[in-house]
Amino acid sequence: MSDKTLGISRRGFIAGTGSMLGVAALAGRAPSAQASAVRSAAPIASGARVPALVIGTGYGGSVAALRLAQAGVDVHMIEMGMAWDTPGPDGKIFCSTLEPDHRSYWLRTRTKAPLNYFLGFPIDRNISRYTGILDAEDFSGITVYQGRGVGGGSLVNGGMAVTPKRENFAAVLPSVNADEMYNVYYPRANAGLGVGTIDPAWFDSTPCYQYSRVGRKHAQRSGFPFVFVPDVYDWDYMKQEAAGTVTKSALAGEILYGNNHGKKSLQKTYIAQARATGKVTISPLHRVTSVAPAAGGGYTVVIDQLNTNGDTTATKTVIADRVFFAAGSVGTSKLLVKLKATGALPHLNDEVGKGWGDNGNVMCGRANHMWDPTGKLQSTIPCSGIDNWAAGGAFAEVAPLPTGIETYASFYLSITKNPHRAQFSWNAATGQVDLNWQTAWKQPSIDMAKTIFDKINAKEGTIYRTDLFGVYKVWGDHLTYHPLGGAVLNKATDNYGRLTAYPGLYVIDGSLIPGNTSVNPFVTITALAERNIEKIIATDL
Ligand code: FAE
Repeated sequence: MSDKTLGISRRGFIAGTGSMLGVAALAGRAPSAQASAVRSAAPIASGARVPALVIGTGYGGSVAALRLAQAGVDVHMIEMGMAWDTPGPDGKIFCSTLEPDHRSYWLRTRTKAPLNYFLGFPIDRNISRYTGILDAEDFSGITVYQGRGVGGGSLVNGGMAVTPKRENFAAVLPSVNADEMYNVYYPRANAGLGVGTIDPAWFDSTPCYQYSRVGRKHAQRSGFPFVFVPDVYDWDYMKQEAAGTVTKSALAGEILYGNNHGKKSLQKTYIAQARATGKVTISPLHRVTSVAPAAGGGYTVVIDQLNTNGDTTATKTVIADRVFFAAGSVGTSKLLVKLKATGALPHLNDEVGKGWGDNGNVMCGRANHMWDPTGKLQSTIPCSGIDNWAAGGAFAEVAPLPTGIETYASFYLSITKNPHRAQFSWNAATGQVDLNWQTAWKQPSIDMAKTIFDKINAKEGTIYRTDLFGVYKVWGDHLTYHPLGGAVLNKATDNYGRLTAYPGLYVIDGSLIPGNTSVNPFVTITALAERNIEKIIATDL
């Protein structure tokens, strides 16, 4: 997909938002003055009354905060993770994927890397417990990776910003008008996020995308369509990284635990704009634990303040006229299921907790021949994919293996049309919310991914890598990066995210999407949030 199909040009985006955000913020420089202003803003006080409270600062939450603020509403955002605006002793805010330290994981004493073996050896290491940036949240049959901090998933993700093909949209969000989405809300989301596409001429020449060019060659020789994948990484900045004129980020192994430069995370786009209105306050290291109707109208929200060890240092109670659940698919689903089961919000309907999917995520690697090196310098930002959705139910991204050495490996994250959907439920015995996903439910995803890679292996005379996910294990089938659903649109909510039994309560994040987006999800989450908040502002405020 080119910029043109998004209805905006990259140049137009920079010009358009530069005036609003300040160009420095877009270029991925160090924390801006705005960030410091928020750092010094006092967190929410117990007893406060706020017109709008947003739980979570990912895509849905950031869109809601910005649009409400622009409509004149004072907004308070509550975020369980850290602000990620202060450099550590090494002068960097985020640690590198190759050298994970305490900043890497949410309350773990050992890393849990998605790709946890190399040459058959485990690569995880001990770290000190800290409110780090990446949460590897374990449920019975699956580990769900999520970003923690102001910016949510945008802090840790690959920035791949993909609009689903129009012909697939009816299966993604069946109750939503596709014309409106493709004419209005997808373009608005792409503009707000700062989406751009790699310069094809640079792609063809730079050493850091040799791995993608090998991916293209193999895809095309087997007859599969190869596509460029848009991203929110600043492509001009990456060119300068390659030229050695700026501090490296994508070319220095930074991604999973944050990018110190280059990536237009939400902190630099929607959240920066929201802060600039002067009407949005953010309380990091604050976790919402309860929402219930308040005696005098509005909702009583209970919030734990955390320290960086994850301990609760204070419990606050505030009243909010409106509450927007934007804690992500897992966070929002867990809250709603608990609040329904424990009597805080008993009239939530029975669809709450249902319809959860993993976007069909499955990973694998292939071992190339010695004459087909993938390069020792690999950009951490994927820029291409293999589209076999219509024929085989799989869209595979050509992903990097930025180890710093030549691995002769091709690595892929596939998004597949996996039909299984899981349900969250309250476990009174443990006081936790469980998810009933089963490991075996990944088999359809493996079969769909194999429609691509079995064919490529046969054509190239190559084999699968068996050393990346364990000892002799081909498939990374234990995880997802793309949790979706749990409070599905037009089922758990009305067709705009309203929890209708409780006027003033809304869901506005990935939990609205019924389990699959056919591509990476955040553009769809953002576009749907843009659609829903526009309606809510027009009719409910
Ligand atoms: P999300 O961004 O997860 O934000 C929810 C926020 O709520 C988080 O900051 C939480 O810390 C916070 N929170 C949760 N519970 C509470 C609570 N009780 N109180 C206060 N705060 C709370 O939600 N997607 C793409 O489209 N392209 C990619 O390239 C891509 N790569 C990914 C790579 C990785 C490693 C991961 C983990 C994800 C990736 N994703 C990617 C998925 C994408 O980041 C995800 O779909 C969105 O971030 C989900 O957006 P939401 O607004 O639903």
